Parts: sequence; C-alpha cells; structure tokens
Amino acid sequence: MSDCIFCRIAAGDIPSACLYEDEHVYAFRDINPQAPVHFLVIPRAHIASMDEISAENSALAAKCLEVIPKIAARLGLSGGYRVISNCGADAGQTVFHLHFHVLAGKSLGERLV
Ligand code: DGP
Repeated sequence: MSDCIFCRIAAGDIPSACLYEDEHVYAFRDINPQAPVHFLVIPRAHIASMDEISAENSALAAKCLEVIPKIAARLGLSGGYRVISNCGADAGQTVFHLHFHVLAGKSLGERLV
C-alpha cells in the first residue's frame, strides 16, 4: 500500500535503522524508543492489525515472531525483552500495519502485563 508508512519503510522508500530483513519480514528501530532497546518487526505484506490475522496470513505473523529471538540474541538481550502488538484505538495503535514492538535494555517492571 503506497500510503502506508510501514509498507514504504519495508520497501526502502523511507529510511530506517534496519536490524533484519528477509523475503517476508522487516525489522527496524522505533523512531520514538520507549526503552533503551526498542525495535519493530513487521511483515512486508500489508496486514492492518492483529484483527486481520487469519488462517490465510497467520504464517506471516509467525515469521515475524520467529525472527525476534534471533535479533534478541544478536543484540545480546540476555536479560529478556517484552513483545507488544497494539490493536486498534483503545490500545493506542497509530500505524495500521501489523507490527510487534520489542522492548528491552532495562528492567521493564511488572506493570502492563
Ligand atoms: P503503535 O502505537 O503501536 O501503532 O506504534 C507505532 C510505532 O511506530 C511508534 O512507536 C513509532 C513508530 N514509528 C512511526 N513512524 C515511524 C517511522 O517513520 N520510522 C520509525 N522507525 N518508526 C516509526
């Protein structure tokens, strides 16, 4: 989708700090980090949110999840990390292209799950 900012980032039309890419998945650092380490993992295909995951496209979401421990290991996140996907207005989703936030680099505490 040409008007989707994350589609354009995955396509290389908008610069980003890439951490991983393959045929299906793109990962890059969040522009507004909420923790010392904060990156986003997205499918290259446009899926608007968790609400649009179905039997037909769930393998793409799984591919996103598969790369998270690989990136975490490369970044040395041995202390752990938190994975969040905001879905819809109440969750504060601002970019309507499925993405998984990965937060780490400090003790994140026990609040908010
Ligand atoms: P959410 O609220 O879950 O939809 O989070 C969207 C995130 O995307 C937010 O943490 C900021 C990040 N973001 C938005 N625009 C850009 C951008 O152009 N580049 C990068 N790297 N991150 C972006």
